[in-house]
Amino acid sequence: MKAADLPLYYNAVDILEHNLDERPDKVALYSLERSMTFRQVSEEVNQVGNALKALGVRPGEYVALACNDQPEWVTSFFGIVKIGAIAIGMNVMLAPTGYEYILKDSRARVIIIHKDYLPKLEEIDNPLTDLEHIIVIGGEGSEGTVRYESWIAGQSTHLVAENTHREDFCSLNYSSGTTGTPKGILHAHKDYPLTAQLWGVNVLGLTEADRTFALAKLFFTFGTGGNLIFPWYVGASVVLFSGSPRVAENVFEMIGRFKPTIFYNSPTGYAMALAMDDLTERFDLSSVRLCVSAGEALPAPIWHQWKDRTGLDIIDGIGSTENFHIFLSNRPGDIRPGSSGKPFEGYEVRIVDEDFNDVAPGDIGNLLVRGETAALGYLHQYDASRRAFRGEWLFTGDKYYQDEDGYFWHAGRSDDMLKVGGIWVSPMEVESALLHHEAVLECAVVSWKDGSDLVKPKAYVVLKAGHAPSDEMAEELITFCRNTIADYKRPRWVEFVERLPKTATGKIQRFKLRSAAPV
Ligand code: 3UK
Repeated sequence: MKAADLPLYYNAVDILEHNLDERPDKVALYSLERSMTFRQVSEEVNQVGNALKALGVRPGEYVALACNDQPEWVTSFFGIVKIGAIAIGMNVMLAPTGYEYILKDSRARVIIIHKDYLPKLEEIDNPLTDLEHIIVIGGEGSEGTVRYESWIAGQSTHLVAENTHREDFCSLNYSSGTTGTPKGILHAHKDYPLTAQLWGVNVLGLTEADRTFALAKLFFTFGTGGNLIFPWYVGASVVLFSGSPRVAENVFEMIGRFKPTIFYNSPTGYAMALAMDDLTERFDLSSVRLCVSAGEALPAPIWHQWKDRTGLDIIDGIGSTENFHIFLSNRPGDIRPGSSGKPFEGYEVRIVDEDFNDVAPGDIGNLLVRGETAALGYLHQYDASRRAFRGEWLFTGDKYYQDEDGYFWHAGRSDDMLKVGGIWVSPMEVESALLHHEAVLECAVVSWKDGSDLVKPKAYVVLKAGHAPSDEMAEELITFCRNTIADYKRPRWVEFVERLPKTATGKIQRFKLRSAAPV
């Protein structure tokens, strides 16, 4: 399928609404909060769309959405998309400064936010001059906010979709950058059915009989695609989980209860599950037919352990927010554990040297990808855009090599970024947290592989005079980070050194310190 196969005027709400003719009373969405049929979802989507219009939201305007995976995320998302506005699926785990950056960068006038995340808005020091309306999900908010239920109450359940061009934008996601500045990535209506067909149907083989469940959150395009867009594109149902994915027990209880057939997770998530000795005795995984992994490389040992313990195959594929979803993938019946599989129809990839010449098979180089679902650039970031979007080819920042059978193998990043549990960590953010500690003179944070071959942050630290290296000092620094930055970003190891490797101009050469680095 090509973008040109879609109608010129196309609204991605079709991914929900084609089900109204074909299966209106099928349960579209299961969750701990409530289950909803396609018809019920659609009616609430129309109410949200009408409520947004009543606030004066026009096509092309941004509307922020900060909520856990629950029915209101979905109804809000499609309500925004249906009126031709652009949904910002916000990473709810961001610090208040992250919320501030996104709201200012997008100039969103409306935010639909879960009550749990209101304190993040309240902690922002500077005024958010563009933000006019705060709609609160999950309870009563503070003064000046409107509760979601009362906001949509009384709104009509009928709404005609905005006649959007297939290349109008409908979503904005922010991905982390090396400097810590988030990169806004816009996707068009066309990218939704395209990725659904190219990977969801053609590679994964989703059908109407499936029921998906993901630990990747809906604000992450891995989750949006895998656990909402692709299943609804084929008329399958989704299972949403609003709880924390870190409590593995709760996750596996969801599987026993809602019986999904497809399970999406990150490699770290699979490793956490395997750490439960009684996983398969305690939980009923019998409904699952296929598992998917993305976000970071899935080491072969984890693939094999999962297969031994559960009998299930994991499909590992590399995707990116820039491409919306997976563009290089293993496929059912054709899996090489540890690799990212092979290219599939819709995307071409190349592995090139620093001069953009193709490397010899087996050699490591930079991965480029070409496909019709690539974004056009980063919002408000000309330089970063020019470096990544090179004409038709996208510079992924990933190092890759191809084996003699044509499978592609991830070999680290060409920048200093780390993927920890599938989530970006900028070394500079961890370093600046460490530098706030009175004993730290200098430091460098790099990727390091743990016992399962998964990447975690490691800190090299030069102490100030008067402070001596010790195990206690290492523990103290790790605890210090835990208290100031997100838990998953903390260094797992601290090594004390006399000095850090630097260039002649004094720039720290992190690549010389990392274990996961390609040569
Ligand atoms: C890394 C992988 C090895 C790689 C994503 C599936 O991760 C997603 O998007 P992001 O924008 O990050 C993209 C970067 O993450 N990566 C992702 N998957 C793999 N590395 N093996 C993998 N299987 O560095 C890539 O450039 O956060 C993944 C679907 C949608 C997504 N947005």
